[in-house]
Order: sequence, then C-alpha cells, then structure tokens
Amino acid sequence: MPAEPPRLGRVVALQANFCAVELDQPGPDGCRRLLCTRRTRLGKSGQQICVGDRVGLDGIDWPAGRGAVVSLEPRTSLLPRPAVANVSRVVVVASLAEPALDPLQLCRFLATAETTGQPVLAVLSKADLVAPAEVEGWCRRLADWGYAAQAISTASGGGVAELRATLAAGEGIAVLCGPSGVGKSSLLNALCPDLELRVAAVSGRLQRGRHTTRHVELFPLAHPAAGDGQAAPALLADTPGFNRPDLPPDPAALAALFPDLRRRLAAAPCRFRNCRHQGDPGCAAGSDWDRFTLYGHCLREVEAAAGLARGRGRPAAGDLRQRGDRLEPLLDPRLRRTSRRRSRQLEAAEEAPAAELSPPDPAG
Ligand SMILES: Nc1nc2c(ncn2[C@@H]2O[C@H](COP(=O)(O)OP(=O)(O)OP(=O)(O)O)[C@@H](O)[C@H]2O)c(=O)[nH]1
Ligand SMILES: [Mg+2]
Ligand SMILES: [Zn+2]
Repeated sequence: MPAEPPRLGRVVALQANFCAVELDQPGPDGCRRLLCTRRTRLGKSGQQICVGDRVGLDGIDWPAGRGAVVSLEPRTSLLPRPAVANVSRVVVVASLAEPALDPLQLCRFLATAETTGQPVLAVLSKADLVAPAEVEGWCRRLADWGYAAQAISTASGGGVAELRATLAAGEGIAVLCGPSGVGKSSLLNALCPDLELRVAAVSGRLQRGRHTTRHVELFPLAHPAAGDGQAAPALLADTPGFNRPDLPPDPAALAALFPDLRRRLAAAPCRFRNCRHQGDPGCAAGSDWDRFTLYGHCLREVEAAAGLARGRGRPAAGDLRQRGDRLEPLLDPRLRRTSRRRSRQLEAAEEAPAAELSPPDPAG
C-alpha cells in the first residue's frame, strides 16, 4: 500500500514544545485539530515555527489526537513581533483612554505592521471613554498619516458590527496587536461571541494593562460553513500586548514605513540620496507634516542603535556617514556638486594626454 502523503494544516497556537494544528481536511473520525510535537527549528533554513504557519504532519495518532510537524511551507508574510506568519492584514489597536493613547508608541506599532507589506488598519478602542470630537479628531489624524481608522467600543457595542464586516470581507489572517490593556481580547470576544477569552481590568495611575493574554492564538471570525468548496473563514489572531515594539534596524528603510512620508517622497525626490527628511537642505518632504517630529524621534533611535551595531563591528545600516557625533546622509551622486579638486582633475584630464593620468603600469 503506498504511504499516505503528509497531511497539511495551519498552526493555530504554540504551547511550550507543542503546537495546535488545524487540519485542512478532517481525519477519519472527523477530528480537525491535533496537538503536535515540533522541533525548535525546522528544515534547511532552520526556521522557527510561528502561529499562522502552514505545516506538514506525520506520525498521526488519531485516537490520541497527536502528531508531529515535519515540514514548513514557504511564508507569504511575517509580522516579527508578535510573531505571526502569513498575515494578510495587521490591525493595530490603540485605546483612546485607559491607557491613554501614546502617539509615539502608536507609530512604533504602525511601523512594525508596515514591515509585513500587508494592509494596516488602525482601530481606536474604548471610544465610550472620550468625547465624540476627540474620537473624530484621532480618526482624521490617522487618515492624514495614511491609515484607515475605525473607532469601536466593546462597552457600548459601537463600531463592532462595522469592524466585523470589514474583517469578514478579507481573507486569511488578520492580527490584532497593540499595547496591553487596550482591549484586544475584549474585541475578539465581541467579534466572535462564542469565545470567552480572559480579559482583565487595567491598573495603576497610568491605567496600564496587566499582560492578560500570554500566547498568540488564531480564531475563525465566522464558523466555517458546512460542506466543501466554501471560502475559508477569515482568521483573527489575539496576541499578548506589549508596550515598546522594536523599530526596524536599518535607518535607510524607516521612511518607507511611514505612508505619509512615502506619499511626499513619491511626489518629488530629495536632493540627498539618503536624506534624513529632518529639515536637511533640499529635502522634498519638508517639515510641515504631522509626524515630522515623531518620525525624527524614531529615526534618531534607529540611527543610535545602528551606530552601536557598527561599534560592535557589524556593517553600518544605510549609506550614512559619521560626522562628529551625528550621522549625515550621503549626497545623491547625480546631484553631487563636483568638488574643486575633482574639477581641476577633470580639466587637467581634458588637456593632458591620457597616458599621463593613468596609474603606473605595475609591469613597467
Ligand atoms: N470602557 C471600556 N473598557 C473596555 C473596552 N474594551 C475593553 N475594556 C476593558 O479594558 C480592560 C482590558 O481589556 P483586555 O481585553 O484584557 O485588553 P488586552 O488588550 O487583551 O490586554 P492584554 O491581553 O494584556 O494585551 C478590561 O477591563 C476591559 O473590560 C471598551 O470598549 N470600553
Ligand atoms: Mg488580551
Ligand atoms: Zn528628505
């Protein structure tokens, strides 16, 4: 009898050395979910398995509901933290109050979300705690930053149906991410009424979250319709909140993660090849955009980290040159003014016979 091909499924949760895998096709007894062992790293590339990964399974023990992950399918995208593979939309959740909305922290979450190359949606939670004018102000501000924003309240139910419709219209995995205590699990409970995820009140003077959710887990937004050939339901990932997402390590790559800046740079190029867009001469972006200062803050942090990396002997990120204690962009060669010394050399080259200017022949 030919060996059965490995079964395929999706990792929906990770727990210690195990992962829960939802099978594409149910097993003999209708079993859809298996608890599987996994090696810490898989395959030639030594990749770590993430929630959202598509995997091949072997050694299945149907009565015990157990199996082993033996292969990892190529990923279409990856959100680095919280680690979720094959995301098709990142939903950054920020609360309008309790905890108060921190614009810099929001920019960090948005920039991390941008690294996936997938659409990013901003959700403003706890809209019941602030005045409608403040909600509208933030929605407008986010639109100016280049993001679709939806305000919601799980307390009043406002905006939940609209958000469910937006998410249900998408395919694949939508990840909810954001600081602890903003109401990600509460929102999932509201979107999927059968879920009973643990939520906990914020605490302390700053009304911080209490890191209630400890693991990333995927949930279907709508229950899969019976029968084959139906479109798979959108999956939502609940993730543990954290307060300080890392920015990407390359200072030269940061501008591309700010849609508002991207828009300005698409309209006109800067004079400098690696312009910092911080009031540098010939900068096409200017300084009259809302996130100018926030971008500068992020940039200086990434530059400082890149400088440290260089100090440790790693290659410098981007084409920046150290001048005293600050980093300067290199001039775009097409726009670079010829130095006086170089002009004199060029003039001399035109006048003198070619042989005089070529380097001495090592053989001669
Ligand atoms: N007033 C109000 N409170 C809310 C709303 N949504 C959530 N909360 C409260 O906010 C607190 C934190 O909610 P959680 O859902 O646990 O927050 P979380 O983002 O999942 O937090 P972590 O799991 O720690 O990342 C709970 O006390 C919720 O009841 C809302 O729309 N309005
Ligand atoms: Mg939670
Ligand atoms: Zn610029």
